[in-house]
Order: sequence, then C-alpha cells, then structure tokens
Amino acid sequence: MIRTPFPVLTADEAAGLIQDGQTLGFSGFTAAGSAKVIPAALARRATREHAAGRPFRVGVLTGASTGRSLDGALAEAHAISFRMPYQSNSTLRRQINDGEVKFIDTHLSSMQQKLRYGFLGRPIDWAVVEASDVTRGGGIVLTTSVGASNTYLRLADKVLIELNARHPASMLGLHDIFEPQDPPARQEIAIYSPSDRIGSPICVVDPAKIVGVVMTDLADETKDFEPATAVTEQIGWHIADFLVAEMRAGRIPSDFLPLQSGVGNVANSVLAALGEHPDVPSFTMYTEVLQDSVVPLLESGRCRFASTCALALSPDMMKHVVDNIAFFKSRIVLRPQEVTNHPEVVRRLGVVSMNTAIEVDIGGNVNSTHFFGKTLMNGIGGSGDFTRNAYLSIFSCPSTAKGGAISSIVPLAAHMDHNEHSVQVVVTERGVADLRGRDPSERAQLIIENCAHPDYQPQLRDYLRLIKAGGHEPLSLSLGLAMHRQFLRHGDMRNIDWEEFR
Ligand code: 0RQ
Repeated sequence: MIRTPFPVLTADEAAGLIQDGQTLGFSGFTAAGSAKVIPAALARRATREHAAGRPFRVGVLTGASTGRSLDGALAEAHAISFRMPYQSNSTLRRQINDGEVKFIDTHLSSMQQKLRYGFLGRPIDWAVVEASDVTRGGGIVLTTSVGASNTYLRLADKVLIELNARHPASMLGLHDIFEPQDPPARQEIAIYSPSDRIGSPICVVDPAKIVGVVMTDLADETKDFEPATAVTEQIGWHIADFLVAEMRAGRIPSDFLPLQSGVGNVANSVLAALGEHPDVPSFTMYTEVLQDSVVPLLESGRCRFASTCALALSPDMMKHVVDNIAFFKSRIVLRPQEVTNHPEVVRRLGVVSMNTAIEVDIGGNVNSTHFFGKTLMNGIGGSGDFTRNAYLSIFSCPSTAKGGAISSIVPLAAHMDHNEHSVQVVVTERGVADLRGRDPSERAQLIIENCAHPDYQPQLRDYLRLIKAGGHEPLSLSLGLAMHRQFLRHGDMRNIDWEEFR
C-alpha cells in the first residue's frame, strides 16, 4: 500500500465534493494516464442527481481522448456540459452530434496556453489527476501520459489525486515537465534533439490545494489493436518506400529525421512497416502518442529514442514496459502536449508527420474530423500542430470506406482541417501523390491517378473535364460536393451522373 500525507478519500467521497456546473481538468491523453475512479464515481453521482430531478453536468477538459471510465461513463450519465480539446468515445460523439454536449475542437498544442491566457472564460475548479507518487511538498509523479495535467494542476483551485499502485514510483524520471512563459516573456523551447530534457521529472503544486487522494490499482483502459489488413500494410509500405526514396535523393539526411505518427490501425501499420523496411535507418520519434508497434523497435534499436506525450499501449505491452522501466526510461520521455506538439520545436527538429485522413480532395485539402462536413468523428487532435510545421507532412487513408461505397478521394472536401498549403504527400493503398512543387491542376491529376480507387478514377477524371477551364483551382461550385450528395441520395458515391447535380 502506498502511503500519502494527504487525506485518503473513497472515489465516491471525492466525487461528492464536485458541484454541478464546475469545470474539471482531468489527466489523460488517450486512455493513457486518464483519471478513472473519480470520473466513474462522478457519473454515478450524476445519475443519482438526475433521478432526484436535480441538474448535474460538468465541463470536461483533458489532454486528448480518454478511457471508458472518463468520457464513456460521464457521457452515459449525461454528465458532460462541454468538452475540450479532443474525444473519441462513441456515446459522447453521439451527444455532441445531437447538440447535447458543446464540443470545442482544439489544436492540442494550444490547449494549455489558451487556459493560461484566460480564453476559456471561466476558472478550472478541479484538477483530477492520476499519479504514481505524490510527496508532502506537492511533488507529483504522473503515470503513462502528461497531457495538459501540469497546467490543470497549477491553474485549478483544488486538486484530487488518483494514486495508482499499478504504476510504480520508479516511473520517476520518465517525465519532463516544462511550461513556457506567456508572451511577451516567452523564450525558446530549448529542445534541439528528441531526447533533450528541459524541465522537471515532477509536477509541483501547492500542497494546500490537494484536497484528497484516492488509492487505485488499475490498468489503463486502452484497447488492443486490430490486426493489420492488406490495405493498412500496403499504406505502411508505400510510406516507408517513399521515405527511403527521399533519403536516397538527399532530401532526408542519412541519419533520418524524427517521426510523428497519428493514432489508429493505419498509424500502427505505418510504424510497423518503417521498423521492418531494410533500407530505413534507425530513427527517433518526436510524437504525441506511442503505440504498441514502437516498443519492439525501441528494444531492437530500430527506434533509438521516442519523445511522446502518452504511452497508449495495450495492457500487455504496458505491463512489459513497466516491468522493464529502467530500460525504457533511457529511451522514452513523456512531455506536456504543448511541448510535444509545439510548432517551434516540430519545425526546428524537421519532424516527418504521418497522420490519417477521413477524406482528401483533389486540390490537396484534408478532412480529418467531420463526415459529410457535418458529423464529428473525433476532432483535429494534434494532426494540425504537426502537419503545418512538419519538414514533410504526409496524410494517408484507405482509398475507399464503407465497403467501397465512399471514395476517400473527392473533388472537394466537405470539411477542411488541413489545407493545400500544409499537405505535402497523400498516400492510399493505391500509391503516393507527392504534391510538392505542383500547381493545383497537377495536384489533381496526381491524386486521382496515384491515390483514387479505380472504381472512382473515371468519374473524377470526368469531373476535371466538366469543370470550366480558367481559374487557379480545380473547383466547380455546383459539382464540388456532388459525390457526397450522391451518397446521401443513393447510398453509394460510385457511378455518379454529374448532370443530376448540375
Ligand atoms: O467507421 O468503423 O463505422 O466503418 O470512419 O475509420 O479506417 O477505422 O480509421 O481508426 O485510422 O481513424 C481520421 C478518424 C481515422 C483518425 C481518423 C469511417 C470508417 C470508420 C474510422 P466504421 P478507420 P482510423 C494524433 C493525430 C484526427 C486526429 C488526429 C482521427 C471510421 O485518425 O480521428 O489525426 N484523426 N490526431 O468507415 C465516411 C469517409 C470515411 C468514413 C472513413 N470518407 N466518409 N466515413 N470513414 N472514411 C492523435 C491525437 O491527436 C491524440
């Protein structure tokens, strides 16, 4: 049993201190390091309050998405009034799309400074943070992520800690906590290599703010990955081959550049392919989420060092890392999201960003967040932080979705998160479109010929022929979204009759 100098509370006692309408800053960046028992108890409390006819909803701030005991339980209890900066829970997503929960989709790098600048327009009442250790003086060793916890701890009026025995106090030394000054006093973030440390291994809060500690012993609620498919493997190998060709052409140095990779199955396959490719040299990562595929690469030396905000590992992989924490502490550093995703550092280090798109248009604009321009999936997360500032920005996705009824390559993206000025390379299982140095009409040709599915190439070529010559962008205001409208009308984007939508 871990000892603590602070009052030990049950989760229900801790949740009982939180009031309707308050704003809470939780730990968690993906399910990694998310608070678990206090939000679950808060959800039970909300259910009881609602049954008694009383309102009970809170504002939920985190690092990024979280686990089922946080977003999942609170959403199921209808206990969330507003949510920032990112989520990926199906119940919460439904409530956001139904208008029940306000969601403010936010670049993850900007979350902490927005709070410091007062842009949220309200105080943070509580920081609820999972820790592996907490000292009498208010020193807090975080667990498997940093997220925005250091800022929540500092700005919140009061603090509740979930002290998780699953993560030993030997986690000390894994984190590098640094919070920049606000303008006009801000100075450079002095990271010149992914392994540079610039901060403290602990967060420090005024101990008088720590109202209580809840003891837990729980694994992160991460999910196992789906096995790679032929499509995700193909995407991975295209990216690996492309990067090797860039290195051979002298556009990537022979000791390679730090990599950032997004979340999900495609991202996991990309990393696996980079690890296996015989011509990819050993590399470093400057990223926000570390997934399972990187752990064996760190052990084999294929990945020399990984700077990240979270260890989003499956339960077995996490146990392996904790069991060998001394080895991994010399190869991994966990940083706050405003540092892992910081535009200045990403650009200085020359990060190669690799993120996943929902759809890409033939002008090179990427939609990462909204189906048919309307329905939210997860949010922009860190994809914009990296893409806009990357040495080389890559987006990938399967060329079709929903069994082929949706083309991921469309004339005009129905929502744009990353525009043509930031997107450099597009990859599907069909191939690679390298958009650098290409004008809009060349880009359109490359994306259609190299990335679109053969079922859609003829109609996309027809679109290019149909739109009137002249102008700089390959755009028809009347037909740009016709493939989307065709799907909504007929349930399939294939075999469009362009005349129907003129
Ligand atoms: O839905 O499962 O119901 O069929 O979208 O698609 O293929 O499982 O994709 O898990 O790789 O996620 C962009 C959402 C991709 C993710 C996105 C449907 C498809 C399926 C999911 P079903 P997949 P992935 C680092 C960087 C933004 C944040 C980000 C994401 C579902 O990568 O949220 O990049 N990115 N952060 O069928 C309609 C289309 C579709 C479509 C796919 N064109 N139209 N539905 N789907 N394409 C991480 C952080 O920031 C923390």
